Amino acid sequence: MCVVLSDPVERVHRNFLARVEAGDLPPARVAGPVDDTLDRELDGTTALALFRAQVLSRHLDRLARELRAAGDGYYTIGSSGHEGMAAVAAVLRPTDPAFLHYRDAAFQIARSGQVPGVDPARDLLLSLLASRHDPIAGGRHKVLGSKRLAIPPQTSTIASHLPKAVGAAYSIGLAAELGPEHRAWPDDAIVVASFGDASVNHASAQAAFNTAGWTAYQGVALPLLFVCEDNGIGISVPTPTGWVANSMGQRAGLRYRSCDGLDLADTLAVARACADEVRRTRRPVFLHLSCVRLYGHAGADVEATYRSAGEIEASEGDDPLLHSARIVIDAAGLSPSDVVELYQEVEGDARRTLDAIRDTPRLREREDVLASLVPPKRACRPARPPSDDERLALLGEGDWRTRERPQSMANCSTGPSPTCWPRTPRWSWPVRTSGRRAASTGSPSGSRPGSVGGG
Ligand SMILES: Cc1ncc(C[n+]2csc(CCOP(=O)(O)OP(=O)(O)O)c2C)c(N)n1
Ligand SMILES: [Mg+2]
Repeated sequence: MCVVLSDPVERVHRNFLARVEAGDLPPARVAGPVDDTLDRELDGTTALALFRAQVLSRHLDRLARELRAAGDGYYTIGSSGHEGMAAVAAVLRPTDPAFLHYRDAAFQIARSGQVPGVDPARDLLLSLLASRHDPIAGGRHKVLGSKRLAIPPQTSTIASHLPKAVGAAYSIGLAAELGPEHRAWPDDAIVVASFGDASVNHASAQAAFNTAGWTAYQGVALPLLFVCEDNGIGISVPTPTGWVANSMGQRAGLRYRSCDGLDLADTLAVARACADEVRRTRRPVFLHLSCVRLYGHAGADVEATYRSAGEIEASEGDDPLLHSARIVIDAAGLSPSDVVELYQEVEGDARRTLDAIRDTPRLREREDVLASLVPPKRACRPARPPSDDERLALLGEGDWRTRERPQSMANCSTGPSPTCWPRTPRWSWPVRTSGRRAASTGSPSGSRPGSVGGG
């Protein structure tokens, strides 16, 4: 059964209702090699909680399009098709920093369920409305993020958050050594960074994978879970079949695993194995999660101009919510009409939340925008300042005389100069090896700092 309509949002919505009511649900599919050692048993309570998160994410996408059409909202890049990320959130802790892809509303909603008092529908709707009360961007932009949920907001500049995630993962070990006063995450936290399949090719992503692998290869802690949400396309450009698996499957220092992001049970089992491994070994893992993209790239995108009707229909036929409906009927003993009721109840709640905040104040003046941009000053003491004597001994008299004066970077590239950083530094930053501090070598020509063998 398939509903034919020109508006993809309405079509996917009606298809969901019609197919659930008719019991016409897609069969479980097998994407890639299956690890039989993992337990894929899904209990009813977990299945229902994840399904609810997925359904709310879906309705927020629908509301975003409605708000745009009414001139009350501006952002329409959605999460539909990527709702399997709810299961990734479920295997992590709400104190694990999450650098998220812009399609990860389901992740944020599922994580909200792990922290009492967070209302994800309200927070995300305030962001869609560009409300001054939007808790994460103060009304400047629709963005995922939450300080309470350890989700730093990201821009939509693809892959730009991956180097930051590498730094954050490295900093967890470093913070345990240096104890900065603004330390935010537990010593055993892991970082998660998610992104799309096309983003894998960006230089920033490649730099992040290489840095993570290179770091782990020499035994330095880098507790980072990469999650590639592979919907097979980047705006209108298809990703070649097998590209992500073949280009990322064999990288030094980076373990690769894959899961079916349409299937909650498979995603939960594989993501749990990945998260546990990262937490235990403090080494990075690359999780390749297959999914679909529904409704095109964004509201203004007419997908039919670059994808065939058959391709679009195939993606819609694999709507993750239909797969989840099959799973909750099996795992939680729901009937098809219970599923429809739940779907409509979540929609009703979201609409009521929206009605209550629709008249929220927006940022109207330039000054309002600027005022919300400048963060309060934060006092930080330097982590490990060298003493004047150490500095003098290390860098010499020339540096001492010129340290207060502005210098051209060109000085440093034209050859050794007493005013420049020595080409061969005689010290190294402290590094961690599997939770223990490695001694500073004092010389880069000596043994590698923190090295405990290959990755
Ligand atoms: C640095 C940068 N270049 C280009 C863009 C424009 N852009 C936005 S989304 C996108 C494709 C992303 O595709 P993918 O990573 O597969 O994510 P998806 O949208 O499919 O989930 C591009 C090129 C951007 N946002 N940032
Ligand atoms: Mg993509």
